[in-house]
Amino acid sequence: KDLYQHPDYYLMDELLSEEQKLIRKSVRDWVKAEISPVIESYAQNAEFPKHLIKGLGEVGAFGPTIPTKYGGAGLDYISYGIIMQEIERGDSGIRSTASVQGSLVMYPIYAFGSEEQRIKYLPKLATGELMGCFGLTEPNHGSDPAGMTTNIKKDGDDFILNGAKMWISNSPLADIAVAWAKDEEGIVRGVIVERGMEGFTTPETHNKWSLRASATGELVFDNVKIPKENILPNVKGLKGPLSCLNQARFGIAWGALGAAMDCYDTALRYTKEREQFGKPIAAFQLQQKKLAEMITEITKGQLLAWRLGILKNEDRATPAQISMAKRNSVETAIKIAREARQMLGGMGITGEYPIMRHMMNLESVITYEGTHDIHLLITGMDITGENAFN
Ligand code: TGC
Ligand code: FAD
Repeated sequence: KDLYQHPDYYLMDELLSEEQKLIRKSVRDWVKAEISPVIESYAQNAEFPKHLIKGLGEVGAFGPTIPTKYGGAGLDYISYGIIMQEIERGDSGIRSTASVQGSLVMYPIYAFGSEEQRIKYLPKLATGELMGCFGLTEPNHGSDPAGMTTNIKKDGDDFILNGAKMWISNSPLADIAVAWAKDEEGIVRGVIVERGMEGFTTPETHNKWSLRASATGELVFDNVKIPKENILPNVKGLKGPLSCLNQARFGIAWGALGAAMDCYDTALRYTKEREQFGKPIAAFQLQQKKLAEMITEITKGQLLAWRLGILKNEDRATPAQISMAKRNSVETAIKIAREARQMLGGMGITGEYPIMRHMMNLESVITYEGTHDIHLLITGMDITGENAFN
């Protein structure tokens, strides 16, 4: 029996369509059947569960908003958010795989690619037959991608790509990489690099304490010959990769709340069952304070994410609004995970419960897709008009 009742303190379900609720049910059932039973062991073994790729494609996690003509699910943004929420309730690392594939690989090919590129790559990316990764961050340029040194130079009709990217989710298993590089005029361009191209390697990054069930690595480009057909023709400049980040950050705004809900749900059940001093620990004021604050923050986050989804559907969400929601949801989730872990006492540090895994995963989520502080500065700049980055 599925005892899980997602927190819905403000009757948010009334704001969802029947289709959105059906999507949630089908993804939730899939997560429960396929992710929950195996994720702890994959995380402990620092291994990506490759066998989940096909199912992720089937539940519509790869490119939910991409039109069906190109193999996407053609859904609205709230449905996309719901899918990310349910997957991240399972594990942030698996949600990362979906975010990268849908928002950071399929989206740029759809939004900035030629029709030939869309037809060649999107349907196979939607099913997971092809896996992709997104290369923006470099060893010396993380928060400040404008400083990137990866570059392409003309070589007859083609290009030669040189440079290196670091911290790239899915790089060790990806068939293609959407990488960002400066051309000879210093303008950022998008390049589709295919595994097997000479001079392209993807060394794996080991010893992570976070997102252990997600494969992370580098992208190394050593004089890689790129046919001109592999350049994304329809975008120039940093707004190319940053537009992709808007899509992925939106997904995280919903996704991180999924991790928060799982931690809250686990802590609520545990405290009702666990007895100390002759009564359930849920009967003590200090535990109730923690639970009450958790549900309050989750509810505020849900309202923010839902409203952002409406604005996205109407194409009115600004990048700064997306930053605020990403930052708020991840902070909510990481604080809830830390409190929930304590509420389980010693049991909270074990793999018997998902909380410590969520907590460690969220240390990456609060850093990637723009750090917590970078998103704060984006809000600061938006409301003051003053750039405090440099
Ligand atoms: P700035 O001068 O402000 O902007 C340059 C151009 O970009 C435009 N722009 C945006 N366009 C679309 N969406 C956005 N969010 C945009 N933000 C800016 C801007 O209008 C301008 O366009 P134009 O036409 O005038 O040239 O850029 P800046 O160099 O000052 O940097 C701004 C800053 C710091 C906010 C930005 O660079 C930033 O967001 N830094 C954080 C980097 C980041 O988030 N990296 C993420 C890497 S990918 C990743 O982490 C994947 S994790 C995957 C997973 O597993 O889920
Ligand atoms: P830095 O930019 O060096 O920042 C270090 C600290 O300085 C941070 O606290 C930051 O907030 C602060 N800081 C920086 N600039 C300022 C400023 N102006 N004012 C105040 N404080 C500042 N990238 C990709 O391109 N593709 C991926 O798929 C991808 N996946 C990732 C997966 C994982 C598990 C991780 C950990 C990262 C991933 N990243 C990916 C990279 C991620 O986006 C970067 O780590 C992130 O953008 C921060 O860059 P950095 O690590 O170089 O930190």
